[in-house]
Amino acid sequence: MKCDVAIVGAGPAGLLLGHLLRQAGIDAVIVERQSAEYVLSRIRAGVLERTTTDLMVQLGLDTRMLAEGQLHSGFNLADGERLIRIDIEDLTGSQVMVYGQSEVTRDLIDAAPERGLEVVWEAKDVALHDIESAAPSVSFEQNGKTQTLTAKYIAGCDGFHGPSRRAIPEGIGREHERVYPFGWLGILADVPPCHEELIYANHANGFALASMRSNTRSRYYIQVPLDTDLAQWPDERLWDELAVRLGPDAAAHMTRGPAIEKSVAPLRSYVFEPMRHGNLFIAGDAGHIVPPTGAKGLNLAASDVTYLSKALIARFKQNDETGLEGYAAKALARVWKSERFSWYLTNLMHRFPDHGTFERQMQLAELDYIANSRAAQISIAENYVGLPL
Ligand code: FAS
Ligand code: PHB
Repeated sequence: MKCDVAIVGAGPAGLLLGHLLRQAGIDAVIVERQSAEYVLSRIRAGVLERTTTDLMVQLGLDTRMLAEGQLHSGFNLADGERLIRIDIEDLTGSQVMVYGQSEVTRDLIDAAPERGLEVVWEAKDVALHDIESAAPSVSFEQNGKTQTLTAKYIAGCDGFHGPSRRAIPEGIGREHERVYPFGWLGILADVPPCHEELIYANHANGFALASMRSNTRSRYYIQVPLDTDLAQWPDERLWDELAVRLGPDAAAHMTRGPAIEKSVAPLRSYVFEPMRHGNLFIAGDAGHIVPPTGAKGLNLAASDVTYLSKALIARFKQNDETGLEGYAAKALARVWKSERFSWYLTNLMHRFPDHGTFERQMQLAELDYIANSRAAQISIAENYVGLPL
């Protein structure tokens, strides 16, 4: 098998990149280890920056997003006493789109066949080879047969646990990591949201987030210890704790219902450098992870892919390699700024085991400062809607 660009991973990064390259007439093939059903079953991000929605518009895959998504002009921080509304539209002129990641991947997967984007599903033992050569390749097993896909370039879009980063020779990569001493317990329920906008709460008991997927489907999270056993959190206990942490007003409007999905995710900040080695380019979670507090994960995958697709198109269409040469530095510059914002909001909104009363007072003082400072709110708002590309 041969193609121009071999893409490892059919998450948002791989699918967006594959579609953008196909749209430009470049032969891209995606190799994915899971089934399409498995990829679609993962409940993940909920908030899209313009960075991401612009790509769906550019691909002409925005119809369902515009019909079923919700444009939000603000979100709320809560300190256990009050809601502090960040009016992102007034402060930045931009909004965010509330439209689940599973819906984005569904739109991209459904459109792949008619657009000639080949996805090899359920590929086993995927491995990268000769990434420093002019003919790198991806080998995999499918239906008991080993196959090799040779390309001019490989895009590693295989998430945090994929093989791409590990294909870079020892001693070349540098890792930067912060693992947080807690996780998020997330619940999805077919109940109306408790508020028309998102609420990020820092309560004495810990962090909570009220989000949504539609007017009839809500997504909530609470901060929990890393070793949390889901059996300790029956629905009733979780709803009680959400009502406490989100505050009296949200609680008064909260509709309870059975969890249709409940899971605990660890939180980490992670960056791998370089995001390019030889003819392997890394994009999305394969190169970086952010705590979901700032709603940046999926959106960073979109910005990496915006840069990488433009660079690859220039290479194949005008034989211009400047974009490829500058990709890693350009992508990392935006990655680090999003890492900073996600780290900042995580430290502001969570209770840390080693925090004393002083640290708690610092958090409350920061929230009070934000409540009373337009300058502080502008800073939060411009990061939340997404910094310029
Ligand atoms: P992905 O991990 O989505 O996709 C990688 C793909 O590569 C997967 O389909 C995987 O099966 C495939 N792959 C892995 N190994 C492979 C191999 N050996 N061979 C072939 N394929 C392989 N972000 C937010 O903005 N907000 C959130 O609320 C949020 N919640 C999250 C909750 C969880 C539990 C997790 C894990 C992440 C969450 N994220 C959130 C971040 C998430 O949305 C990612 O940023 C986003 O999925 C990144 O997309 P990709 O880079 O495509 O990586
Ligand atoms: C979600 O709806 O899943 C969501 C929204 C915003 C975040 C994190 C998760 O910051």
